[in-house]
Amino acid sequence: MSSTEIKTEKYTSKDFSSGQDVRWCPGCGDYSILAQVQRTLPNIENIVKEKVVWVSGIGCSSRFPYYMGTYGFHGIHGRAPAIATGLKIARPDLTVWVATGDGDLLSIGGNHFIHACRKNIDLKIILFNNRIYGLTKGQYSPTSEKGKVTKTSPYGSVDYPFNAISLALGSNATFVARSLDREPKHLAEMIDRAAAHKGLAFVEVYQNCNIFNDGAFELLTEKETKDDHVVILEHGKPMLFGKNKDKGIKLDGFTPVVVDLNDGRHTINDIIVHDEKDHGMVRAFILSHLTDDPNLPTPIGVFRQVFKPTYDEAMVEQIEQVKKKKGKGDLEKLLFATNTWEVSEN
Ligand SMILES: Cc1ncc(C[n+]2csc(CCOP(=O)(O)OP(=O)(O)O)c2C)c(N)n1
Ligand code: SF4
Repeated sequence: MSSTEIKTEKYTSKDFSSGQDVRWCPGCGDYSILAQVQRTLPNIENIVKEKVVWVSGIGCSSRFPYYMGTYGFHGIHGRAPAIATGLKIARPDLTVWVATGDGDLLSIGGNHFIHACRKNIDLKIILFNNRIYGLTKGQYSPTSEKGKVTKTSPYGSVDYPFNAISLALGSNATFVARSLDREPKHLAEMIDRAAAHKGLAFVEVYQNCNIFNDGAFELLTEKETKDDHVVILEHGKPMLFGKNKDKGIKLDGFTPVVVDLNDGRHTINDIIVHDEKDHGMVRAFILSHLTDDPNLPTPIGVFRQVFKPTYDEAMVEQIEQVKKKKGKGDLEKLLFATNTWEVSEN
């Protein structure tokens, strides 16, 4: 096949690999995310890899586009959503993905992130959340827990961390999900669902930086503890967890509490039934805050998936309408339409 021909037969994960040496530390959770993305993309209906672009900022996770056999853009720190927005608006036919870290997206890039969510731009944003700055060698990040001892917080961080899921929900993102680097099947499912969503899809992945923050998500990933610390969100199903699925989440007013189905006082009817299609935000917010309470399990899965028109579609439509009314624009005419003046050298 010549380099300009577009492949039409079924892709494999190899087609989505650039073949470059991957330069993450051995054992880094980033490898798992890369593998699941490369495994999932070939299964997406009608995908043409020449129309896929991965955009990133700066960080270990932001090396992602180098390893993908697609187009890519390694941008500047925090600006991936802004670059991706420009690209999607100029080329609505492209599928635009963003790979980003917690420092990149939520600290220096926080502004761009919330506006991309608010506008519902058709981007897929994958947040590699290791709760640390990996590339710059272990400073605390906007998701590091209060009290975290790092090189920049030797006596413990006094900051309150961002809850990335709450932030995305509060910014009105239409698809909000979370997964774990150590749950490959679940992670692949979340990537697949993000790809299928029309509008801004945000997937937070808890990712282990085994060099600077090893074990940050251990309770959620280790065989002995994960059943009691993770609740899997499934649309239309009660929120049960535990090895025997005999614990559940009940709402006491607006407060979520854990109940034991063997205590003789509770039944399955007391347990919250997850509704990812709920346009109201209250329940999704309650779920997003489970993570902040050590007595409650951490939800993984889709918190919210709703549909509304995207910014890129609305913009293309508006341009077409204005063209019909006023004809095709002329840039030179536009620039000289009002008063112009010359600035002299003196
Ligand atoms: C304008 C600017 N400020 C600061 C930096 C330094 N810097 C590079 S990466 C980074 C944070 C990386 O952490 P994160 O986004 O969490 O990604 P990770 O490396 O953990 O994947 C920082 C502060 C930079 N490159 N540019
Ligand atoms: S420093 Fe951490 S996040 Fe960066 S490549 Fe190494 S293990 Fe991964």
